[in-house]
Amino acid sequence: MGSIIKDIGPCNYQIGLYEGLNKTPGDEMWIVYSMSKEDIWISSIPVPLHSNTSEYVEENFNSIKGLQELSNWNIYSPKWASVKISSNSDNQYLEFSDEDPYDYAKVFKVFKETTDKLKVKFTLLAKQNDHGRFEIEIGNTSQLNPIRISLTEMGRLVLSSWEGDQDLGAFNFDEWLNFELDIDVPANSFNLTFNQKTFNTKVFNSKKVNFIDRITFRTGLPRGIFINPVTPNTDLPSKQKAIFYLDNVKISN
Ligand SMILES: [Ca+2]
Ligand SMILES: [Ca+2]
Repeated sequence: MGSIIKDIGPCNYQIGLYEGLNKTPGDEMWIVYSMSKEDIWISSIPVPLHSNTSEYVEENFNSIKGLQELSNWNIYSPKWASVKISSNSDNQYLEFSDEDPYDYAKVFKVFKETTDKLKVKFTLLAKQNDHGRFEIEIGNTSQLNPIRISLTEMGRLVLSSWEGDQDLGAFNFDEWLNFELDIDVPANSFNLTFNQKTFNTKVFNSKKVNFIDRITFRTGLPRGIFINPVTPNTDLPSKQKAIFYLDNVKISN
C-alpha cells in the first residue's frame, strides 16, 4: 500500500511481544502496530484471551489506582483523545478527553450475555455543551448499537431507535447526569430514564436482536473507511478540547 492509503484501524505492520518474553511487564500479551498507517500503537491484552464473561458490571472507579486495574474493560486511548482515571474531593471516575478531529476516546465493556431483561445505569458529566460529542451504545458483537444515546455538539440529548433520532432536549453541562435503561431483549424494546424522567418505550434501532452483552462509551461518531477519513494536511488537534466524566456504571438483570 502507498503511504497515501490510510486504512482505518490496527491493520498494519503488527508485531507481537509475546507472553513470557522477559522484558514485558506483567502477564499480558503486548502487540505493537501502526494505527491507520500513522502513529505506532501498543495494546496490552490479558491472557488467556476471552470474548465473553458470566458477570455483570458494578463499577464506581473509587478504588482504582490506574487503568491497568480495569483489565476487563476495553480501552481505546489515542494521544489526543485519551481515557484516564480522574478525581475530585473523594470521588473517582473515568475521564474522556478529546481534541482529535479524526479520532475518539472509547471504552467498551463486555458483560454477561443477556436474552431477557437488563438494567443499565450510569452517570455522566459533560464539561461543555457547545462542542464535543459523547455516544453510548448498547448491543452485541455484530449489532453494535441497537440502542444509542448521544450528547451532541449542540448540547442536545438524542436517542436513536427504530423511529430514527429523537431530540430529548438540552442537557446541562458541568453537572452529573443520571441515565437508567430498562431493556427487554425479547421485545427488542427499552425505556430510558434521564434525570428521573422516563420517556416512552422505544424499539431497538436494529433488526431482531437476540442477546445483548456490551456497552460502548465514545467521544464521537463511529469511524469507518468512508466515515470521517483522515485528511493528512488537516490532521492537527482541534481548537477546543471536549471533556466527559463517566461514573457509577451498573449493569444487572
Ligand atoms: Ca466514582
Ligand atoms: Ca474527536
